[in-house]
Amino acid sequence: MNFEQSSFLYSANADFIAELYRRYAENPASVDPDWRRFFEELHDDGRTALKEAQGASWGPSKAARIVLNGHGAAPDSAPQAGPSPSVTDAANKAILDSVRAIWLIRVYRMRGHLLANLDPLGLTPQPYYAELDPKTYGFTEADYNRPIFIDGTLGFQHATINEIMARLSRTYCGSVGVEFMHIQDPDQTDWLKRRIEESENKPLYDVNGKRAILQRLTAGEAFEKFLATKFVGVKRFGLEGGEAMIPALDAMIARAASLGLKEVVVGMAHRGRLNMLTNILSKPFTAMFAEFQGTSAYPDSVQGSGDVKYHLGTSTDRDFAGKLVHLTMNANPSHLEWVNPVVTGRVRAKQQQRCGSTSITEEACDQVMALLIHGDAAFAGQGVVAETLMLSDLRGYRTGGTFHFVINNQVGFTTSPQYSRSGVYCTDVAKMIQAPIFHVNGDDVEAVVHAAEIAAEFRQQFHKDVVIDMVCYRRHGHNEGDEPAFTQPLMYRKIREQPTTREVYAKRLAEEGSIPQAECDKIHADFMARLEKDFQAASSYKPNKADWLEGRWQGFESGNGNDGSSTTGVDEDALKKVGKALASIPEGFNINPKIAKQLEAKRTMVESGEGIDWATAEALAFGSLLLEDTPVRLSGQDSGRGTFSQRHSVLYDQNDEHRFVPLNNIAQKQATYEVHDSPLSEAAVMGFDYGFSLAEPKALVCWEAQFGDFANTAQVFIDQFIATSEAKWLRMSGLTLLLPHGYEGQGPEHSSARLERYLQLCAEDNLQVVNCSTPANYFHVLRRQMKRNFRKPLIVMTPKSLLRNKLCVSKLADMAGKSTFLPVISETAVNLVEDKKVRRVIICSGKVYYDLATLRDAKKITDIVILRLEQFYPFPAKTLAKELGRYTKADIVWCQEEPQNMGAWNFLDRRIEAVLNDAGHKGKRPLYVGREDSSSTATGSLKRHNKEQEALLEKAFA
Ligand SMILES: Cc1ncc(C[n+]2csc(CCOP(=O)(O)OP(=O)(O)O)c2C)c(N)n1
Ligand SMILES: [Mg+2]
Repeated sequence: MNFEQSSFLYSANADFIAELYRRYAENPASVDPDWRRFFEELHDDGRTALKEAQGASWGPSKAARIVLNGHGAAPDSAPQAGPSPSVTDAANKAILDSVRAIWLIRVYRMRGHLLANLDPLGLTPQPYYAELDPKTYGFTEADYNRPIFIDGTLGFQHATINEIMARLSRTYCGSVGVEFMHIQDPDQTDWLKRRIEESENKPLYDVNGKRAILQRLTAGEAFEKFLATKFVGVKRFGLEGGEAMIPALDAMIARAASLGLKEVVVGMAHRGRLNMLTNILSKPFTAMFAEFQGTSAYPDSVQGSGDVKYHLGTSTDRDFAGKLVHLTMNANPSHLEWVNPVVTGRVRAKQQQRCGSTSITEEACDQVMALLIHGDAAFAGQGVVAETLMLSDLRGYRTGGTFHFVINNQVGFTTSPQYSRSGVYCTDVAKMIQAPIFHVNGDDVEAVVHAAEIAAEFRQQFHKDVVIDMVCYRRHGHNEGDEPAFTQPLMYRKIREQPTTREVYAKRLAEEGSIPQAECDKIHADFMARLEKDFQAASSYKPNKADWLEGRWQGFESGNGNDGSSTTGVDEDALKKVGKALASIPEGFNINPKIAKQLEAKRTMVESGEGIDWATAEALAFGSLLLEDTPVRLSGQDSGRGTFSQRHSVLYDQNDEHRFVPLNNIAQKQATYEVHDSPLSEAAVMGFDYGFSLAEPKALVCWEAQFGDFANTAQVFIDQFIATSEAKWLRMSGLTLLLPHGYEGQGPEHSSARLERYLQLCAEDNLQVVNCSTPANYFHVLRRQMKRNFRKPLIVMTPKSLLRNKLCVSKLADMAGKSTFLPVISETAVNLVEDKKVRRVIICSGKVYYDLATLRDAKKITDIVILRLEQFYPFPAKTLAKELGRYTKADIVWCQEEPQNMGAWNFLDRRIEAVLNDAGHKGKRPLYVGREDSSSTATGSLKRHNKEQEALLEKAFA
């Protein structure tokens, strides 16, 4: 049971505690471990409460015999020598006071946030929380002025309940409510406690600080106001009501920069995005206004279908109090929150680049930070939020803490919080990873800035996620054309009366005598005038360059998947060197005997140059890239060993579980292979690796599904990012998806990687989709990813049974020298009739080739040719036409294992027809052989599977 969450705090009364404490004092082991911990912590907090009692005249051993009942208990009546009743009474009372007072303080640290003044609209009624009332602890008003010994807690040696309560209310129940006592690490809670309590959680800004806050707040407000007057009703998803975010994030970055931050990658959705782009990322206002006037964000020379302006990214270098920070805003689809792991993946790649290592240093964490801005409804609702949080402390995925900022405007489109989440706060999910959460009133701009600064310090100190939950409001409808009073009439009645956050602040500054109202007004007027000037300049604004091939992408070009038939063959000696490393283990390493045998088999394969299986070919592809100084990152569930126990790229000493990675021990000078057993998530992990690939075009980045079908839990990344990012946002990615696929009777979810889904997405050379039938071709297609001067996502249907199929092997020579990837593999059988007598050509792909070839041999058929289509997209029309042109007398069959409504048939039907036309087969159409239409991908019955498989193979030769 977690002490913090246990219900005893609610139910226990003071008498009960006093009795428990007596027992604890006598023998700590006699009380429940949770209580033990509680009392131990009391020792830390109010160390001498106990000590004082022990130091009393009646001595330590007797202390244990005191009966504490909370009402001035009678002393133990045992006949030993003991204190006089009056002394004991006083001691009892003092101990009880101390215990209760410290307990009260502790409960405020845990739950004081419940009484914090968070809602600028004041619409949420403040319930009564008994546990935050001193009466619950036995203190009556008569006790409020009695000094109580609390041993330095809250900075007091002695304090009255009145003093304690005043301090607690200011610290924990003001404009900031902090949740941090769920954190298990005492260093972190102590740090937060100290940082919060030392200033009573109160912002202390001098007049210059206040002016800076006002200026940034004014910029935030004026930008929206200006757009509202110039582009009436145009969608911009304004920040009005949440403008305090602008000064807060400004200050947060500045504070983090003073603690080593050099780079921030931002991910956010629609709300306030344009404001962030201009006011934080310094995108020129002229550029923004020009986009509102209809100018494309990209120069005319750049192709692509583009995206709406509130999805686009940008990047810039900005000075924060003398420190230069590089800021990047990731492009974002409409899908709320799905950008989160993309951003953290990008950050991870940048951190690895900075420290030149696959395991990131603390310094790299200091230097690069992910900043994610969320809506309240989306943060609570979208599962990818939890998945991404779960990555935050994992070996291959941690990034030293994401900074989360929630624009909690207390509504999601038209839905009120009570309908959009089950928890108390929209941020409750972040407690799962023990992140501190600062809830703050968005109309107290200094408090928001202050909270953001503390959170930044915490992130830099502990490299953990932190959350700011800025409770604010949305001044208008969801977008600028929406009427919010249809659904939230009372809220909007209140909002209409609400002065803006800037007005509230300006009034406060004037009242406290820091900045006169006239100066505040001038700051506002000056900013509006500046916007007007930029607006005038916007009509002649021309975007002069697309920023997509800069930095790490310098030297790359936009490419077409058919281009650059690169040389992917490798010098045979290099392959042998990799092969040797694969089979070598360090002296004294206790290898599992079964794996030892497999390694021996690998050694033989490579040495003989024959019979190289799938996993070995993959290792040779990876290893050869590493020797060419190209890092390889592979991430997926159980990828180190491989789902099918085929890869074993991490070996474990059988005595001490020490890990050994052969691929990292090929040569002195080589790049690093990183393989990560991912958490059991597809979405966040695929998104993360996609993000990694955006920032690191020079590494082969592979994400692997356990079975291909599971990738559909990550469909948003496939549809919204991988397939479309180049067209929408000019962002290339070389991410490779490895998707186990093949019909082997394992049921509906272990057969199909849903090839058809990927093929449906193919257009404008956006993807490469392959289903290789030989280890050598897989080897080449992996290497090809890194051998061209452009990057394209690669989707590979990977095999299962073929991993152990003795026919599915390649020669070393097929990977060496001038060998290359073959999009179509021509007939390899030598005992067939001459081409013009061939009566049928079966075109197929992947595993079914071996079933067909085996049956053809068994049937001794010599007039049917089998062609293998290894790459579906880009569709190799010319190569296929050349092959088909040899067999003009033949009919043409497309054979697949998948049902007719799935697999490649619908994609290929018309494409093959077009090729036939060009290849001397005028008027012919391919015939379909495969499973019949089916709603489910495959049968759950092995018997039925076998029957279906046999039938389709027979039909192919019928
Ligand atoms: C995954 C996803 N589902 C639904 C939507 C449609 N949608 C756009 S904004 C919005 C409300 C978002 O509310 P919140 O997260 O609180 O952000 P706010 O607009 O209030 O700032 C919805 C439902 C979407 N964009 N993405
Ligand atoms: Mg909202």
